[in-house]
Amino acid sequence: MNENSKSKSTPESAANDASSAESATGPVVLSTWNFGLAANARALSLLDSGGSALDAAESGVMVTEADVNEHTVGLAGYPDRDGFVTLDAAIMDERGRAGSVAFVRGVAHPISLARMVMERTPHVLLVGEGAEQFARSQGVEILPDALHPEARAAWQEWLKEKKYKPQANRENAPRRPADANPSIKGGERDHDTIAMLVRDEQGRLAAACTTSGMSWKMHGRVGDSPIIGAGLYVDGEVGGAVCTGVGEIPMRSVAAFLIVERMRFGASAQEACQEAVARMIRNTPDAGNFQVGVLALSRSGGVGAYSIQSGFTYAMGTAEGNEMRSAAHAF
Ligand code: SD4
Repeated sequence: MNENSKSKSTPESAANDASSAESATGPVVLSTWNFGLAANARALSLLDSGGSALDAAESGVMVTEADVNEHTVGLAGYPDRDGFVTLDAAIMDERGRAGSVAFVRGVAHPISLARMVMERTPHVLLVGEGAEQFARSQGVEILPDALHPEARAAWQEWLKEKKYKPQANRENAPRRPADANPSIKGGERDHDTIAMLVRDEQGRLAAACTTSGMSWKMHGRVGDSPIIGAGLYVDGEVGGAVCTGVGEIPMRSVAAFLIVERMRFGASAQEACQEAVARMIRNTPDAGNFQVGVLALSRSGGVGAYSIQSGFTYAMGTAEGNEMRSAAHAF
């Protein structure tokens, strides 16, 4: 596929193209997947009461981290193959400040810990025990490892076959095993990140990502979400971008940075997203088996959304409302 090619012109993708080539004036919040609506609502209310883009991004994704019915973000997430929930998160603002944590356990709000790394240390990324030690030093409680009962049940189901085979569009699966279609086994619902982009009234930008990563991942595996430039990137002169999906794919193409750089050199937010997805497909021989979705927000309010395959949804919130959209897609 040519990097400059547009989405295939099926009626569905054409309609989606129209909806995703939007732009917004004033404050805007974009976030990934259906759980983005509730996260956006919190971010919008923060913006409404005069909060900064950074405050809104942090508070917005905290809603998803705290939702015990979400098993791909926060401590209720599905574990790695050894039964441990390990969390990744990152935050970045328009001044180029960034903080992230990876492979942390027992932290209810890794996004806030990432912000502490950004604001209170000379570093960008802290991992594992070191991140937990830093958390304690900041008065953040480290909770004991304890799987959510539904996460435990899904892991036990997974242990029967122990197959690591990421499924595209986990979000299309029922949220809870109790709602599940019997044909969908626990082991097949395996990833989703809440990733958010915010522009506030003053035009300041911020991005945040937080996830329990790929379910059934190897112990110690870190995805794209806490890697600045891969899972998220912001440049105050240009805009920001975030990714979701199988993290190894955006990591190999440094996708969020690529999107922002394409916008810097004149691409619209939508074109930049499409070019980054094309690059990821080029770099991934079996890309059709996986899902990656990207969102972009230019400094002037241009919105972009695109994914490898159908099914990527995102929430867009402005002063006019907060609604779900479907992204256009390459396959
Ligand atoms: C990861 N990108 O750890 C995350 C998972 C995710 O939609 O976003 N899934 O690879």
